[in-house]
Amino acid sequence: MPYKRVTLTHFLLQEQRRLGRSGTFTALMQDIITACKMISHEVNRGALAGNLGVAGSENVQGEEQKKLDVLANDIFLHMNALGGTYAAMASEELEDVHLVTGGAEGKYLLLFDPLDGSSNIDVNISVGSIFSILRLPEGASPNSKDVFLQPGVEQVAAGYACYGSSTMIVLTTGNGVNGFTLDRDIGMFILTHPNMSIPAEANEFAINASRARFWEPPVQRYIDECQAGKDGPRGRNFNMRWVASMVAEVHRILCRGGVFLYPTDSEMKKRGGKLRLMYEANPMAFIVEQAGGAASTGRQRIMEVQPTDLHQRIGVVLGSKDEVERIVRYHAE
Ligand code: AHM
Ligand code: MG
Repeated sequence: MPYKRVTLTHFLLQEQRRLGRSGTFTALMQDIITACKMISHEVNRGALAGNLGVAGSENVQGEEQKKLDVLANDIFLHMNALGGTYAAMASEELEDVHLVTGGAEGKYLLLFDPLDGSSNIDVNISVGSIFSILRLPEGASPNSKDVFLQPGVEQVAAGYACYGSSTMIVLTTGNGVNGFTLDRDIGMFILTHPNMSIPAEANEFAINASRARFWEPPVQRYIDECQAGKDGPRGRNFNMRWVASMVAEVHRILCRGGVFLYPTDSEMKKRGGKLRLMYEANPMAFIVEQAGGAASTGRQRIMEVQPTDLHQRIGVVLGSKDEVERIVRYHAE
C-alpha cells in the first residue's frame, strides 16, 4: 500500500532509536541524501542542461574531468559542509583534505567519489556516487590526511547512489544492507529493497577482458574455467557483464549475485590497481560483506588493508562468497 511506505528518513530514525544513538548520524545522512538527489537531477537533465562533455581540467590522478564530475564534487562538498557534522572530507576529485570550517565541531570524516563511472555519462549509461563515513579519532586534528588512513573495518557507514533507470541509494551502517528508490513525485527515497543479500553461488562474472594479456595466472585460471562452461572444471555455463561503472556492477551483484574483478595486473602493479581503496573499494567491500558476500584483493580482505595514502589504488575482487573464496584460493595456490 503506497501510504504505508517507509522513507529513508524514517528508516534512519528507527535505526537511531533502536541503537539508542544521538541524532547526529541521521542528520549527516540527510546531507548525503540531499546531495545525491541534486546529482540525480543533474545527471537526469543531461544534455538539456548542458551537463555532458569534458570540463577541460584534470583531477589529482591525472584523469580528464567531465563537467558532471566537477558539478557532483561541488554539490557533495557544499551540501555536506552545511550540517556541521563532518570535520573534514576527502574526494576522488581533490588532492588534499577539505576541512569543514565555521560550523559546529564535526565528529565524522566523509570520503567520496562524487560520480563514479563517469566515462558513461555522455552515452547515457548508469553512473553513481560512492561514500564512506569514518569517525574522527578522539583528540585528532582533521587537518592532516593521516586521520583518514583508517582500514575499512573502521567505517561507520557506507553506501552508494545509483543513477540508473531509477535512482537508488543503497546503504549499510553495519547492520545489513537496505536499498531505497527515489520517488521523484514526492522527492523522497522509499525503502524498496530491504535486507539485500547476495547469493553465495553465481553464474555471472564481470571483468575488463581487454586487459587479459596482463592478468596474473590465478585470474586467468578463474576466467578460463568460467569460459569453459559446462564442459570445463566448473561444470556449468557462465555469463559475462561489463558496464565500466562499478556502482552498476555492484548493484547487479547485490540484486542477483555474481563476481566483479578489477584485479591488479602486470601492467598496473606499480600503481597497485585501478580502483581507489578509500572511496571505492572500502565502501563497496563493506556493503558486499554486509549483504553476505566477500571482498578481497585476491590475497587479503580489502577492509583489513592498512591505507598508506588517501588516493591509494588496489586490486578488487568482490561479490558472491563462494566465487570470491575460489579466486582467493587460486591466488594462494
Ligand atoms: P572513475 O572513478 O574515474 O569513474 O573510474 C572508476 C571506474 C569504475 O566505476 C569502473 O569499474 C572502472 O572505472 C572501469 O574501468 P575501465 O574503463 O577500465 O573499464
Ligand atoms: Mg570512481
